[in-house]
Amino acid sequence: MNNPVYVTQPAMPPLAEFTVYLEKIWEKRILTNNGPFHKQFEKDLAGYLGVKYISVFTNGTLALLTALQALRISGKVITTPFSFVATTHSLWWNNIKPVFADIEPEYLNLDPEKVEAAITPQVTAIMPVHVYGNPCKVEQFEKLANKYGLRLIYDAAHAFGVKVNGQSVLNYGELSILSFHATKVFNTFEGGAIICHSEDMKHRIDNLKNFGFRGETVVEEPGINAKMNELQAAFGLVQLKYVNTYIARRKIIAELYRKHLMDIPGIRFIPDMKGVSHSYTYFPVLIDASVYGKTRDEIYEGLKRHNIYTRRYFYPLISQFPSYKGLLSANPGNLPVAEKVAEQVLCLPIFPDMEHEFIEVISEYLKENAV
Ligand code: T4K
Repeated sequence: MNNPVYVTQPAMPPLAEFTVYLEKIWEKRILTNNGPFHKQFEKDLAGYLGVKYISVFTNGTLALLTALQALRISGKVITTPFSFVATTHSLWWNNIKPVFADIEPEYLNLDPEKVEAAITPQVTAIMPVHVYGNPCKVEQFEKLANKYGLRLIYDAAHAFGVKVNGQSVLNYGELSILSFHATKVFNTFEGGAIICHSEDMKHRIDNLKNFGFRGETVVEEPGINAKMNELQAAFGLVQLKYVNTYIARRKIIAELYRKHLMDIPGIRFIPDMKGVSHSYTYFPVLIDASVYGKTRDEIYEGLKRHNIYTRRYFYPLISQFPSYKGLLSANPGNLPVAEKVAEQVLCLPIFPDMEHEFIEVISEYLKENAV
């Protein structure tokens, strides 16, 4: 490739449409603190996603931190080691001890059976992640949470616009968290949100993200500053007009990859789930070196030499980072599926403006290198 091809490239709406919003911001000089675009964005976003209550944040990590505060979670929380570090860092920053449970091999999400086996009296909540936007076994998690009296928070950072049987996946669990980072399906440069199911909870979250203020002089509890600003919200309003196109283009790319990679021995991709509308946030493939003949890392390095920058999301596992590897649940052998997958996974480039020719080049490279 003459120019580098990265795992993703942010989708951008026409600049002229954003300029109109910028002019309004210049005119009114309301830059943040629940301004008019913030309010409008929350309303329009809730409508687009098909959820009742949403509170937008400056990024997904602060949304995660605040969600745990909103439910006053303490003690231990069961989560997945196969995610981005922010998932577990949000527990750490809340003085909560993570307990890692293994993932299921098909869709690479937290395995409800492994979660059940990891429950102890200190465990107060489960925090699964809809990895790559593929919905977790939501019904099973709901049952587990009810059976053991546990709170249920989803890290849905990858699941923007994902629907299960026509219903937003964000309507499961007590709270779900989104990320609108530049690398996501829907971006506001940086950004995030918490989805909740009652007006009271929405108020509590809104207060928590604004230092704990209720009104001008009352501070109900120690909050944080995690508000989305007017620039981000305005950009989000413009992005909402285009997000269906972004997702449709991603779907075409995913389908083309699948067509090209179908018959390569040792390469597996994740199929669409029955009854689910996907957003195609990532395009991961799993390379089984014993069948394919080359390791995932050899392919990762080889593609780099062609100016193609894939990513090994999520390698290393979170449980292998120094802060977490001392935990009992991080012990080698406790997470065999996650350990294997972390060695095999490679996320190929996928973004709305990607030239289809790149798919052919990448697929050809993968075919040529197979035994
Ligand atoms: N939970 C989960 C499950 C998550 O995956 C994440 C974030 C979070 C929570 C936390 O949400 P946020 O607080 O971030 O809202 C990226 C992102 O920074 C991170 O948002 C994301 N997950 C994670 C999976 O990936 P990096 O360090 O891999 O990104 P970076 O900068 O290497 O970008 C990848 C490629 O994208 C670059 O090689 C080039 C391209 N790119 C990137 C940026 C930022 C651009 O073309 N333009 C850009 O502006 O972490």
